[in-house]
Amino acid sequence: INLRGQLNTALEQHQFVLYYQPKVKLPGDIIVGVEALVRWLHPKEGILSPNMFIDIIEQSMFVHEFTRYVLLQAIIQCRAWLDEGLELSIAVNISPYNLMDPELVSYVATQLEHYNVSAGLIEIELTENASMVNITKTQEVFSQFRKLGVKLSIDDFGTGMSSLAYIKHLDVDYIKIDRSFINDVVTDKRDEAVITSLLVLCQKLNKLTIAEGVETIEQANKLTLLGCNLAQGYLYSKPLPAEEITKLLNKQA
Ligand code: G
Ligand code: G
Ligand code: NA
Ligand code: MN
Repeated sequence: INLRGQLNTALEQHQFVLYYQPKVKLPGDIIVGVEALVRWLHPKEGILSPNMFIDIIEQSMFVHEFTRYVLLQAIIQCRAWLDEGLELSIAVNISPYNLMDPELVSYVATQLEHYNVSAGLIEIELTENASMVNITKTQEVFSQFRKLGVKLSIDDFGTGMSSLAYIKHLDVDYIKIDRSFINDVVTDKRDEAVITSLLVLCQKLNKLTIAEGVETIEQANKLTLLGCNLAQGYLYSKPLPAEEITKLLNKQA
């Protein structure tokens, strides 16, 4: 199938839909935010996961339009939840290419104002590797977002090549520790050692930590013990459509 040729139609026909995966505060399981994870509701192929099309979008002329679309949907959802009395942050993933979109920050500012959503409810996630591509550009765009009040996260932390050399140069609120370190944190002393030192580093740099891919209560307990601030993973919930998240939130309220 030629997904590349269908991007324009997909955007026009709103075939890209956001699913949301909860983030909880440790200890416990209170949902404090969600990460938006896009799905392509393809008319012929069914629900496509981002691994099947993000690369194609990043190589297309739609890369900026797509990310703005995702950000807009997130802001609209944030407003919808606020109207239901639910205040939770929404994190959106951006591509390194989006750092070259000269209108990205002002677009977000305009939409936040239009929907009367406070900037602090929106988070931008950029992977560690993406942030290293052009560290000066990353710093520049991050500082513009920061001025606006938008929160910033480094995603998949620990998988990049230069974590320790560059982390101090990035002014971010959250560090998301990659799932590959979480898997065996309970059973493998080496993984525990790596996580422990990553958490200490983040604490010393004044960054909040989010563990990704938490699947068992044992992992959550261990991460809590080690001082991790937030967790995300199948233990709490897989990514779900907004209505399902609303049900979860109403249950916990
Ligand atoms: O849950 P999942 O299969 O949805 O996500 C797969 C990957 O796709 C993750 O690495 C995630 O960061 C990425 N991804 C999900 N949604 C978006 C998006 O809106 N923009 C970008 N750039 N990446 C996304
Ligand atoms: O943005 P990021 O690369 O972190 O994307 C998260 C990816 O991890 C998505 O594909 C999401 O569906 C997946 N995921 C989320 N929670 C879990 C989990 O607990 N276990 C596993 N194996 N994958 C997860
Ligand atoms: Na992410
Ligand atoms: Mn990640």
